[in-house]
Amino acid sequence: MSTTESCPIPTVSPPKHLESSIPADNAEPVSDNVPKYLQESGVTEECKKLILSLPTEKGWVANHLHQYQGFWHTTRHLQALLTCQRHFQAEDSDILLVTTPKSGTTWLKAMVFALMNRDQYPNNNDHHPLLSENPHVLVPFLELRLYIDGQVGDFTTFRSPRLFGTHLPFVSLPETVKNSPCYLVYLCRNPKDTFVSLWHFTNKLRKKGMGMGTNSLEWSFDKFTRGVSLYGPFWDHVLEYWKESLENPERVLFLKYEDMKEQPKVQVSKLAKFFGRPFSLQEETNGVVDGILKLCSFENLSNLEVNKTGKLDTGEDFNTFFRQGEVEMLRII
Ligand code: PAP
Repeated sequence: MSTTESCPIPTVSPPKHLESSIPADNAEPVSDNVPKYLQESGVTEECKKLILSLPTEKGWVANHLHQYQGFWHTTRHLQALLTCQRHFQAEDSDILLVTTPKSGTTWLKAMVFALMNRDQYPNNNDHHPLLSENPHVLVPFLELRLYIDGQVGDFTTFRSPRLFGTHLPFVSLPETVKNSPCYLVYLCRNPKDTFVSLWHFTNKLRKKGMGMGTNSLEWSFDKFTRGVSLYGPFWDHVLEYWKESLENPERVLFLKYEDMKEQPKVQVSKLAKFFGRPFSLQEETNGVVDGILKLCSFENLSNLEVNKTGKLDTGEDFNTFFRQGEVEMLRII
């Protein structure tokens, strides 16, 4: 049994996973002059060769998108996906939070982090990590953080159960995840709001990335509906996990952003139960559930100093992950 498995109480995974990372697969070093999310140079010969055999289209932010295992990835993310598939060793107690981009990833990460660490960090604690760190730092993405830019993340500082985020489609999950009983939580959002959110997000990244122009709504809509967007096609991504949740309900929990907005208490309780850590009557009476919801609310998180001014070490400002946080699916753009 590893040391991480022997710790019964889930505790915070320290945020500095990349500091002791080691280079993977002889990837080329990337330049610091342009934001990392625009770079395409840090790929291995193996990845370059693979790309030559893949359908490729113009990207939304970085120059290219490549279709691999049926889904579209930037060059940099494709390299990270391959590294992640090759190196990640799942543990049975792992929790993977899965989304397509802009489906409420940040919110889900905050909620599950608060939920799983509620004994160590009660809501009324002024030093709760969510008050000083962005959810993407506390719950890092597998492929977008721990295996990005030629790194293999250091997992020695994680405590069990380890919390990760991922946008990987089910088909591309590392085999060790598919073969383990670890938990998968999938958060789906209606495609209209997901698309609008993605359109704003990618244009913000373009603006910051060397003053690139705005992608028009028409151009982006055409791409999105053809499936050529980050981790698209949207419906294929959703349906793979939907099917898995029907076949393995004890392992895959399928949630909807709209339900979380409408009945947050019901959904967070469902999450707690799914992880085998239901709220006790005493916790409910003491306002633990309400406290978690308040802590993780759009209003609270988006107004924290860290989320107004900080950024990921991959270049994205934290404030780009908070825009409106509403269900707008029936409104015209
Ligand atoms: P990611 O997939 O790139 O990590 P993600 O967090 O899924 O991004 O998307 C951000 C969306 O979630 C934004 O939606 P919008 O553009 O329609 O406004 C963002 O506002 C929303 N969001 C972020 N935090 C919360 C929250 N605490 N509650 C509700 N929505 C949120």
